[in-house]
Amino acid sequence: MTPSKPARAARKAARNVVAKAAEMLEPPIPGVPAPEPPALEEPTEPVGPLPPRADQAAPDTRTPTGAETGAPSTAVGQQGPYLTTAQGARLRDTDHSLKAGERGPTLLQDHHLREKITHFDHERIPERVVHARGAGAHGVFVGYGAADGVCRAGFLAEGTETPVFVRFSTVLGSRGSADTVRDTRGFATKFYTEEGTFDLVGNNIPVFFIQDGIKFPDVIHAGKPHPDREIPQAQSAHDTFWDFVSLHTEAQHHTMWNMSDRGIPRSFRTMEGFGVHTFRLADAEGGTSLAKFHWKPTLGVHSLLWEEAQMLAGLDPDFHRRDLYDAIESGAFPEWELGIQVFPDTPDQMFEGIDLLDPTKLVPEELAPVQAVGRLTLNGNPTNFFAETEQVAFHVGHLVPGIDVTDDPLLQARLFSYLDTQITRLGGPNFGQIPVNRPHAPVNDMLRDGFHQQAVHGGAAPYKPNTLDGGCPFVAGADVGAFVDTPVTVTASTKVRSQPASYDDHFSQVRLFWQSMTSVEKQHIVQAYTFELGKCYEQVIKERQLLALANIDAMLCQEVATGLGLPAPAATGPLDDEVPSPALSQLGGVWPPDGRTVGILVDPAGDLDGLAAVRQAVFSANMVPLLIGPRGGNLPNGLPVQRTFLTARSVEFDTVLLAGSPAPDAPPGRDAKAGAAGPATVDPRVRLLVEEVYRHAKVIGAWGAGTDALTAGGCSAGDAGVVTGEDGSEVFAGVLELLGGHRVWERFPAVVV
Ligand code: HDE
Repeated sequence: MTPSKPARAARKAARNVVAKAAEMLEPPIPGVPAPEPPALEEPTEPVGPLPPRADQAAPDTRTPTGAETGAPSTAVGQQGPYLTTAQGARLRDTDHSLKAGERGPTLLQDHHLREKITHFDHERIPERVVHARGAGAHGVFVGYGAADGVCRAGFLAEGTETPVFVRFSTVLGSRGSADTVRDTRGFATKFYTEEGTFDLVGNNIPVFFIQDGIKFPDVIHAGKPHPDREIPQAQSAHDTFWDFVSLHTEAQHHTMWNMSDRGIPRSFRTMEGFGVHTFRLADAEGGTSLAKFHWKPTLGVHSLLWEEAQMLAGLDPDFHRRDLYDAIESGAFPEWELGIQVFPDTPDQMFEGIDLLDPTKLVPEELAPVQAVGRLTLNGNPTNFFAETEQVAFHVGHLVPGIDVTDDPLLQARLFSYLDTQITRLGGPNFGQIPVNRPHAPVNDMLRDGFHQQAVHGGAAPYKPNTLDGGCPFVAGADVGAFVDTPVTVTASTKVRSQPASYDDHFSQVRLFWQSMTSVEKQHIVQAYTFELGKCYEQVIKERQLLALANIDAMLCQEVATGLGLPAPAATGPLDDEVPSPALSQLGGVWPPDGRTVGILVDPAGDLDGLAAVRQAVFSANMVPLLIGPRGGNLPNGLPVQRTFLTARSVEFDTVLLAGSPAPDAPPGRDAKAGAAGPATVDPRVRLLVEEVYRHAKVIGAWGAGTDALTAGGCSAGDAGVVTGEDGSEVFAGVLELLGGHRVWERFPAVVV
């Protein structure tokens, strides 16, 4: 359809507005909702659906059986310029139901009303029973070829590019819960390989709560909100959780990881990932090895502080998903290396005394180094959350030739669960045909019919053997890429409900983790246990958990007991020293600051040229600058103010630059924060900003009049992690250097626990 002349003029005017706005915002700040800024007036000319935003990607347009269609990804979205029914008939009115006269009643024959409301009534599907809260992204995985000697999987071969979809999640909370709660994080990756889809469904913690999958409902019921009042949401700081883990001491290892800074990641981008179980790899000759998968983030492993995490849960419950989307949109693509620890496939499946089938045990990297085998880059945000992130269905049984499972009893139960759960969640057995789940390899199964069948299978004989379909499909041999179950010998055994003695050690690796932490990390662990147990009502539960801590480390137990006001019990078992694994600590390295958020306090009456240069330098360092001013709008030089004293809060920023000290602008009656006492020359909300940023051990930069805000917030030029100077760009350079260490750890007094 050729647009009319006025429509063309209107579009041109709109394009000019867009160009002007873009110029002002250049470089762009992530988070804008639509691909183009909207017009002020409601548009009157019909136009087709706008294209997706530049940062968005969508599942490949494949047929339900994996063939390429050649259709653009937008072909599966809305079509045409006019509103239609679900059957494509154009509609003239969607605001008024069909009534017998203007004052009704509404007629049953109103097919549009009924279609619209009926569909709405069924928009929700059951959320995941665990990992309900998540965020996803598209990306690409490139193999290094380094795994060739141990694994024949084609996607690991050198230079092979495989599209992926990754979903990160919390475990306990409902779909609408906060991102920053203390919890384990899911890290699930779907590799759409040419040999079939491979799902690596892992966590950000390398060990699990239980050694046998039959206990999964128990640990989850204990962690979920209490069944009577359904509180607390998305957290472990309550009686049922601690009742369970204190009785069920094999959970102590995973629990200490949760109590450590790993339980409150700064970002999905700064998390490690682990396949947890030991897998069995097969090489091209059929030789096998045992292996554990690791994801290593390029940005390093970083966490929030507990107070930040708590504040964010209220101030920005979407903190992690926003961070992921914004990073991708601004081109700071998150990256991980996939690594493997490889062990000989011995009959006892042990390595250096560690039972490789026990998922509560890790293998220290110092004993078995992690070898990098490929790189994952996330470079596309979903176009539609429900279609992609909600409907993606992972399954540990989605395996490809070269990667097989082991007899880890936790993994064995998962092999049942993931297929089963999708049938309820996604409404039937054909969930694999949903666009985000469609394989990129040709599908030639004999599965037929079922709810929501989208394939149109030909042929007369979906069974084998047959002659009617010419014997098709044929089974493949390993020479043409078949998945071959590894012929593992199962020794003659008796059917039992029990486990090997090697599973009985519940404490030595918890001690190993504790002894591998730095002083600051130990302080955080003590604080976390004390907080969580302090939230329990029942003293016996606290006492029982203290007994578990006594069997890990006497000082840890003593410190937590002191915080709880209870006596520290004595250990009931030996407290042998472990050989620490420095790889378990998060501190001590220097990492790139890509995608970090920089708050810049600006005075509209200050040096705006200098400010523009600093803002540009922040962009050039791959970071996101957000200008904070007394009010919204634009500064006199056109730069946009993205945060005001009212909307800004320290926890959103990784660092704050004080480029000025704007005059107070606080009607206390309107904002409680603005009523705080202190020097009248600096707005109370600015003082709060500086105080919090300092308290959370973040780097602060200040120059010119900005040093007034610094001192009003209780800091001074000589403080650790405070960079001052005359020139903004130089100060920023100093800030950038310190950011490599993530936080100013010196601000925490060095107490040895
Ligand atoms: Fe899961 N888990 N899990 N889990 N899990 C699910 O599958 C289950 C376990 C993990 O983003 C469910 O599709 C059992 C370990 C992730 O969609 C369900 C057991 C690890 C995700 C399920 C475990 C995980 C899930 C819920 C004990 C780390 C989110 C919805 C035997 C290695 C995937 C779904 C996504 C999701 C069962 C233990 C990771 C119910 C029975 C160990 C990352 O099938």
